[in-house]
Amino acid sequence: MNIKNNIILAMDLMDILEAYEVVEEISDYINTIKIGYPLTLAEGLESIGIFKDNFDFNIICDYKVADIPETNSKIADLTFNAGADAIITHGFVGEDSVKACLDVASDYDGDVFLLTEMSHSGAQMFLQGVADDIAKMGLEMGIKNYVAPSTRLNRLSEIRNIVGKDSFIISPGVGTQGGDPKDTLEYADALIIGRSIYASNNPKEATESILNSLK
Ligand code: FNU
Repeated sequence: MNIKNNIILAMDLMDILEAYEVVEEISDYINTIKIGYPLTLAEGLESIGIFKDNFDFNIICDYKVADIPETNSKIADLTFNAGADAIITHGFVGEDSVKACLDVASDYDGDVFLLTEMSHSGAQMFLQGVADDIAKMGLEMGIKNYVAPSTRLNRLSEIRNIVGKDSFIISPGVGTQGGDPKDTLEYADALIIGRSIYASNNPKEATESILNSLK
């Protein structure tokens, strides 16, 4: 995926008009947004089409799909059918569930991002213990796109080692959760940034300041 300035906006505002305003303000700097449950449950799957049609952005749907294969297929089908370019899928549910998402994605020429370890501290309780195996599974399945945390650079670096330089890693946890943009890009291909931009008083200046910090 070609991600302008290596920044993905995590759009977790729950009002489509407010979300639209923020995106419009920074649309010179980004071409990719991530939509998750907050906006989708508040405003519907149509939110995807609104950003696709008006900005022609890449849309990554952060639905952390984690069900049995048959249900994963339904979720992925609805998501790509609504105009998404990619979907984020949990890895801990195992190969068959992940494959169900990959199969649907390939019908739509879309991408799957495999979630390895999460960025919050609770991820250390259970998920961290299996994150390397999830990354190895992804590699064996031929998956090219991964999600790994910017809040623990040692773990991000380890996951990069496992998936290799040819894989594409996007990394959440930058800014509000404590991750540093520049350091994260040592290991990741793109940053997922939400509140530091959309909750700032001036999203455009906040984006410019992040871009300056990357120089
Ligand atoms: P911000 N997100 C995350 N950690 O934060 N998808 C993960 O491990 C993960 C995610 C999402 O903190 C989170 O749901 F897999 O405001 C939110 O949409 O910058 C975004 O990344 C981070 O938002």
